[in-house]
Amino acid sequence: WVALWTRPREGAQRVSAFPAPPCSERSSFNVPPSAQFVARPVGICSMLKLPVQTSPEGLDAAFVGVPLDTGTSNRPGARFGPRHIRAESSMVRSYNPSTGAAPFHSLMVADIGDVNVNLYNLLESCRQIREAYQKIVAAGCIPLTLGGDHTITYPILQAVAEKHGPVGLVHVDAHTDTGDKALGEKIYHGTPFRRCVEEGLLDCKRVVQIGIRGSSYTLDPYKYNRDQGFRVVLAEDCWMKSLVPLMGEVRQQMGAKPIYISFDIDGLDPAYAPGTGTPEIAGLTPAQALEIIRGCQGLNIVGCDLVEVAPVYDASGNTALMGANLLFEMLCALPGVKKL
Ligand SMILES: [Mn+2]
Repeated sequence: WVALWTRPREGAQRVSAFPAPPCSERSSFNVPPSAQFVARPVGICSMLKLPVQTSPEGLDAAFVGVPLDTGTSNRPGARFGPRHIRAESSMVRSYNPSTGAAPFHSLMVADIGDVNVNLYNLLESCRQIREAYQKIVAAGCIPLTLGGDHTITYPILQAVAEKHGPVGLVHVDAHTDTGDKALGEKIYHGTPFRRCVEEGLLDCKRVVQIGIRGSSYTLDPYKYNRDQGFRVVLAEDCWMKSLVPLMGEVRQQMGAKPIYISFDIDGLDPAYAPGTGTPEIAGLTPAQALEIIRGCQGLNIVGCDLVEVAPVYDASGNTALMGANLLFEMLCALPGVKKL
């Protein structure tokens, strides 16, 4: 099927007024097909219509789905996030003129499918996810994850920190996800970052949480986070502002050591991303999301995720489209991406 779209009909490129885009026949890298030559809805539904392979071997970066949502506290449905993000990603093209990034000129990227999870057993799912990511990072491949609820970041960071040591974290979210337990359980989507702290997976002086907001059960809900050394940037401190200055400070805070980006789509305002399980009003804008991700360029990013897209609450598909674009922006921010 790759051959089908990389070899346009004889003469098809000559009728175009535009220069032919690179394609996998002439590039040593995987290159998504252009809609100038391959109709947008054509092809197997992979992320960015990249080739699908089952192994991370030989890849610099890979998109991987984790369709788990049984750690969700409110509306379920994020198990369908990866499929819908892939479907909407057919609108995303291969260059980023805003930043100059040409990721498919210097990185070998593919979609490596989904981690199998046990929807009836969260602990078992965490083990499956950890083991899958141990293989991905061992291959020298940077994972770009399509979630799934936020529970998945805990086993992902277990694997990432095993390879890189404690990592810095750029965490965009409405919630800090540092709860201790709920209904007596320590593993669900409200606790991943407390579990990570307890296991020493985070370099706590290099953790920033952006977009935090909402009602709480106490009047000082961020004490735990500050006590760990996290920087907590409330949504109200972002309202009606450019986040470019903030990201300058974040780059200083992160330095040259490894960092991980965890982006919960509910960090955005539900006007822009209603398809999610635990929405909170008055969130970040899409432009601020771009400022945050583009502001991570130059950092030593060793992994990224985009979680909590629950497509059923957004019949327009816009939440999944947002997720697809933000994952593309993360790819464009990775170390080693060529700037043209
Ligand atoms: Mn979250």
